[in-house]
Amino acid sequence: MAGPVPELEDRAVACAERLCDADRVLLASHIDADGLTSAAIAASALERAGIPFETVFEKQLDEDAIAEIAATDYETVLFTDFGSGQLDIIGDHEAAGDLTPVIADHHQPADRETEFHLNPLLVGINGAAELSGAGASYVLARALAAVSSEATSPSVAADGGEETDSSRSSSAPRSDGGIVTASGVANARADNRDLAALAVVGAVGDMQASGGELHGANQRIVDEGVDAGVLETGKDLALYGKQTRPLPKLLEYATDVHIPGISNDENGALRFLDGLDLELKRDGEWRRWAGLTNEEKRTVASALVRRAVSSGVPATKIDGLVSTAYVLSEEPVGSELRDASEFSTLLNATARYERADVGLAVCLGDRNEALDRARQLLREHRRNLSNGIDLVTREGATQAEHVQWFHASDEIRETIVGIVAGMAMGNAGISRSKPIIAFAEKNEDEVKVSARGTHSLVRKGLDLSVVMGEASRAVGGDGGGHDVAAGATVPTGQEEAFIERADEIVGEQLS
Ligand SMILES: [Mn+2]
Repeated sequence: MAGPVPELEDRAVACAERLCDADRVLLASHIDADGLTSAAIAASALERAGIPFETVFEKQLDEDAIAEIAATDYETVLFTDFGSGQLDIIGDHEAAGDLTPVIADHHQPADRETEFHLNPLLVGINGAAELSGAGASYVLARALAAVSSEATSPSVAADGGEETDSSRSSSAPRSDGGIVTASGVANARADNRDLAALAVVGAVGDMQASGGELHGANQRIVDEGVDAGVLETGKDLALYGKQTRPLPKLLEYATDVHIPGISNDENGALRFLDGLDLELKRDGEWRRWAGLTNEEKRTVASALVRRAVSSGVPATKIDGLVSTAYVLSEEPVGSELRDASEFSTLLNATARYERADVGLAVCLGDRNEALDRARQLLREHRRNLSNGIDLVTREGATQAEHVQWFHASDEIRETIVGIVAGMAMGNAGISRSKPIIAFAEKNEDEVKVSARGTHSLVRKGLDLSVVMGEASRAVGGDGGGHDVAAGATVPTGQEEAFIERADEIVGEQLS
């Protein structure tokens, strides 16, 4: 069979065969949007292949978590969106006969191999930009469908029977035509191509749509999803909230490309829309982008570009106003689940508040209780963010020479303190000319540290992953991340020593 990523095909088939040989499987996955979609893809594929399984989630796959997994009486463990980086520890348990690992991951592998290991980095594919954990799980799911249908009844897969021309066409614009979609999706279920939609949500959630679209192996998964009738793509306004936000809020909150007089400007956004001769409300409610006609969308988009040009936004930034949208065509218009980016945000909200069960249930199709709960978690998350930003802005940051910092203790959750710090930058008392470092209590003995910079500081030499790594290790902790955003954990009481060291390193980087 031809899977979506030929380079990974042999590995995918080997993993799939091992899973099919198992009596039952323990599925262990990471808790974030990519990890949740990875788990949902793997769970669907295992269920369809008739392999009994149970699912567990871990925030961090550390030594203790692995030991717990190894101590269960599951012989076969499928790790998704983590596992590669922990192969040194997992390998010890494997050697001891505790478990057989099957891994679908995209993170940097530890210096140890194992037989059933599916990771783009092992075959020269970029795991940060071209394939996510959900993508790796999707490659496995496709192989699992092929391997398990061979094993049971070889003719089942093509149950579509009289396939019409239109059900195969990938280029013709699809209407919501019932029959065509229905038979297309039935076939897609048989070979797991319908799961491509979740793989795209995972990739988008892992920030792999760099420059506004997915690339490489991710793009091949997108193509399969479009073919299968579960995805639609096209150029669209690059704003967050096209499905759910009322038009004025969509524009007001769009700050990636700052448009003077609209971004962060409630009245400005309203005045801009008022000037467009558009029906802005229907039945007394603000309309949403997803509900506009193409003609209306063009009207808004071109007016937005004109405004950006006339207020001096540079051309390179203006290009950023348009990007590729990934639409889950089976979800209703106006639902956040229809937009890959909004879907992943919803999943992240469940993950941040340790409700992986809720996120997973939504991915698996629960549109009642779990979806309601997820929406509630997202609302609470937004409220927590805005309370956190208010708190930081009110109390201000302490200025060191090269960094600024604040300590939220238990007033801001450690899982969101980094986002809060980043969003507060630029508010009164929080400079954008120095990186910001935020502390929050993690538990009795440990403090979470989050650091955020700006792209202009990064261009001057700032690399927060180095800062967080070195400064935390200097005080008995550990950390890392990206140049513009990084994190660490340090022992409680070491905050000042940490700041001193971090201040020195940032000073050296920016000198
Ligand atoms: Mn991931």
